[in-house]
Amino acid sequence: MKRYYQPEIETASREEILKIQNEKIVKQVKYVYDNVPYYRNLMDQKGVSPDDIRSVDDIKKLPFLTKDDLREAYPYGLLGTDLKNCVRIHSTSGTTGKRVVAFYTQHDIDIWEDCCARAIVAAGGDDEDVCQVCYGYGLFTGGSGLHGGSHKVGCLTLPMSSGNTDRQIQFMMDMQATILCCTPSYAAFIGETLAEKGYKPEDNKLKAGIFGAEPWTEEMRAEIEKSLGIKAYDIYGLTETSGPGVAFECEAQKGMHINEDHFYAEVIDPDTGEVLPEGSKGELVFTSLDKEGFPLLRYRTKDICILSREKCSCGRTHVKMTKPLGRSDDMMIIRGVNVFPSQIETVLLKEGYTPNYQIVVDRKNNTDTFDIYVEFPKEMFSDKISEMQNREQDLKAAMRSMLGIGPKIHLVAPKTIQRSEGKAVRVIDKRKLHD
Ligand code: DLL
Repeated sequence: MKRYYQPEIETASREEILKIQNEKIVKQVKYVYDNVPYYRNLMDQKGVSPDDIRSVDDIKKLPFLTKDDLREAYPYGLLGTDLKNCVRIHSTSGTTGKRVVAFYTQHDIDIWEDCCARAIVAAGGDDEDVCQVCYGYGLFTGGSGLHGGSHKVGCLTLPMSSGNTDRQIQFMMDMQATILCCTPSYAAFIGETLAEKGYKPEDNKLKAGIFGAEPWTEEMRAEIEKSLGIKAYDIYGLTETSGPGVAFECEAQKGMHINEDHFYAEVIDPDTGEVLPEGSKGELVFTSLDKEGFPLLRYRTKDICILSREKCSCGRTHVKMTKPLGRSDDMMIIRGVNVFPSQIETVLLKEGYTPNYQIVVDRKNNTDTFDIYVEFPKEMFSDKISEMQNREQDLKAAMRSMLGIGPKIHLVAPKTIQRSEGKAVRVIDKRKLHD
């Protein structure tokens, strides 16, 4: 039996979806123009007025919005309504004062949780399930999003947040969790830890996992499915658009359905901004269709993917996106946390180091390793090992406070990091994250 959380909309015909989108886009653009001066300016500069937008076909007339715009408008510049109408914020990690902060009204939270509920039901969830949420709770959207979705579906929700694997396993076993929500690398780690503790895949009651927030491959899916004895489903989203649940995988496990009644997706050429036809690989751009707190028109995600309208065996009609196939900027996702090399450089300079550094990321035993090699300035040198170790610890703490995760710091002698004649090679990412 096929199951949907909101069957009418999830299986609506193409015409019905377009009708909904066309009605919503007219309202959303007017709403943004009337309430968000920052974006009104961009529209005025481009000579576009709300009257020019009569259907989603007209979206291409609108200016793009980028992460830089979000930073420039920080904190309230893109707010779509009075703060008193907002009930929550979430945020990405980021250079202090330049984080992306998203605002939610209760209506926004409701929509977001519906999207996550769709993902849980698509993974086979219902009110008899026990849903263990071990995405981080707090400013990160993963925990709250899946938590809200799990409530909507009526699952017994285990609000575990991330970390403390022994406790995760204890609750998983004692509460007989049936659905696991976390990053794929953490799922793989839980699988390994279970095996180390002598559990076999059939010893747990899990049947499905909803994993996202970072890139993962089909090989990793196979490994997680085997070690936990489950079906592993992908889920995609970003703080700017609300969080997880913008798109989710169904039983076909072949691409993620975008919740098209709430988000309009385009794929563009990242260099020219030209909208590409279906089936082309390019940068994903989202337009929210009914958000209040933080509405976004033509937001460039920097995620590279391909859209497809091929008929899906699950019966859902919403367009599908491939897993993100890469990024059009230098953002890395390390242990589920978004990290920009520029943030690392900011900390190094603030702490008195030179900008001669190299970031090495790898994945060992399904966990990301994160090392920073940095030259210490001559005057910092000490022949006491403990003093140098203290400096490494201090720098690690400063990095942790900026990034949310602590890299292993290696202080190396001046002039030992290879100089480049062209663009400096700052990042060596040895992980094979894309198929
Ligand atoms: O990662 C939201 C999320 C939470 C998604 C839990 C799924 C599950 P941000 O921290 O703002 O939000 O990071 C957004 O993460 O632009 C992608 O580059 C990447 N990303 C998110 N989901 C996936 C996925 C959350 N399934 C950025 N596969 C996005 C690959 C993903 N990359």
